[in-house]
Amino acid sequence: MQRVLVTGAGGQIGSELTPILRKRHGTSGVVATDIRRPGAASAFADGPFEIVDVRDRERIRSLVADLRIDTIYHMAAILSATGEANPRLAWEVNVGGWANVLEAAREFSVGRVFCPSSIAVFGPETPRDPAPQLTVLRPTTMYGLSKVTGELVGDYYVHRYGLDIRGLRYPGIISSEAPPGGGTTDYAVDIFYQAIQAEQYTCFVRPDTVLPMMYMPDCIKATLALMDADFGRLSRHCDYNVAGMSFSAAELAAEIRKHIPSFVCEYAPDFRQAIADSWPLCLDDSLARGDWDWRPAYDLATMTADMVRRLKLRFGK
Ligand code: NAD
Ligand code: AKB
Repeated sequence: MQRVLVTGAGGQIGSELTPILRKRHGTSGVVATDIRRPGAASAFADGPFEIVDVRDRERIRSLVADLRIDTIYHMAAILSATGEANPRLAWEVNVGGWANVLEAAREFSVGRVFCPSSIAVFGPETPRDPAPQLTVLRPTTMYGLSKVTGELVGDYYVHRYGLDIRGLRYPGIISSEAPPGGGTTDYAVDIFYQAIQAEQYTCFVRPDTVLPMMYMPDCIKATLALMDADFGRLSRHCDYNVAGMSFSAAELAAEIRKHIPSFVCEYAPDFRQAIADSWPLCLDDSLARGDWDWRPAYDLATMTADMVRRLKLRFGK
């Protein structure tokens, strides 16, 4: 039986990924960890959980050794907006935490490790439409530069120590279960909650702001497809571009209005506008498509219809 460790399991992605990993590997085979304990209603409250701060190297070491972990999904991170409020914390968690996970993986010969990267690796000097796979990586946020560092050090461990480490540059992830954790693309989730509960939303980016986005089912699908792919087919390791959809904030509001005609969206850009402006409009993901058969299932219309349906059910609307 595989022994799987998930860091940051309580976050937007981890809280949906962990139950799916438990269906695949068995509930007791997947150890969820975070700095916060999940509530009793959490989707992964049914299995093993440990409080783990990824900055604690000894804690990671002993957990990987004692539980004989052979696969790690390293989801713990500080995202872009929170990272700009506290750049040092972002560096310590995103780079220091990742270094601790890599060292434990090396020392105890962990078979496979997943670590997400982000569209935040790109910066204003990157071609924006689309951002190529191999291109200029000069981000302007601490989050972005921690993710570039993470990609490079992950690739180093593949080539230097022969580890099997895999990573995707996720676009902004849209989902209906757990709230997003302090990023710039959070507006594309918040807008649904406000549209359904209040029929009004004040968006923190301009209406013409276009960003790459992806619906959670595609995020999980891409993650598992990359982790299942034959190592020999992979031409990249820690930095695959993956695309889902791209739209402007105004296009998203218009799509939501097809389901909630009275919805009103206003715009009051804040410091996150500059972060959004430094990221690309869309990604060239042809290597992911060729190497491990990546195809997204959701576009703006199908994602919006599903989000509205789920949240209306949740809020009894
Ligand atoms: P999130 O902020 O929702 O969750 C991150 C989790 O990490 C939280 O539960 C938090 O409690 C935990 N955490 C924070 N500091 C920690 C520490 N010191 N030790 C242990 N845990 C700690 O983030 P997410 O959206 O679930 O993102 C997961 C991964 O995907 C991250 O690497 C993120 O950079 C990446 N990513 C996410 C998106 C997105 O839109 N959600 C886009 C691109 C990349
Ligand atoms: C953020 O906005 O910080 C994240 C990301 C795109 O990495 N959602």
